[in-house]
Amino acid sequence: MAERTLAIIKPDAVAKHAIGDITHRYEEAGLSPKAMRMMCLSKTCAEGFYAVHRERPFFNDLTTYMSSGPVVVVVLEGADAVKKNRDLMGATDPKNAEAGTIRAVHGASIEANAVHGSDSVENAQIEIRYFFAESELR
Ligand code: IDP
Ligand code: MG
Repeated sequence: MAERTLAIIKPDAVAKHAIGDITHRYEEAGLSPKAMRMMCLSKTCAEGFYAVHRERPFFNDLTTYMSSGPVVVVVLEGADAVKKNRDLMGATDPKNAEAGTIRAVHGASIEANAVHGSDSVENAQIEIRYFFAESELR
């Protein structure tokens, strides 16, 4: 099976009507959407998803922000999917993101930075399982 990663189009990007541009970038890069869901995360759901960051000073703000409006959760598949998506995203802080990357173009701040992407194959598997049942993926 080709490599998979989990992407989330965050509330700021959904609100500014960037869903189409961002999903187009995934497809243009050869990353195939395998499952996609638009949904509002509860605060508890966002806290579970970002549990690795629970000791960080921005955890409460981050999870409040992630539950502030609808997001689009996407499973992407393709060769080198994790790294390819991280390259498309750009650096965490849009100010430091390479020109033309999703975060450089659409990110508003280090917190409201348009997209999430898994940072390793292992974490991708955990994150995909957090949102999608095995039966939703083929
Ligand atoms: P990543 O999304 O580039 O992998 P992480 O360090 O995993 O970055 O942080 C997760 C998310 O937490 C970021 O995408 C961003 O929304 C938020 N975040 C990271 N660092 C800060 C910060 O210093 N202040 C506020 N929010 C932050
Ligand atoms: Mg991360």
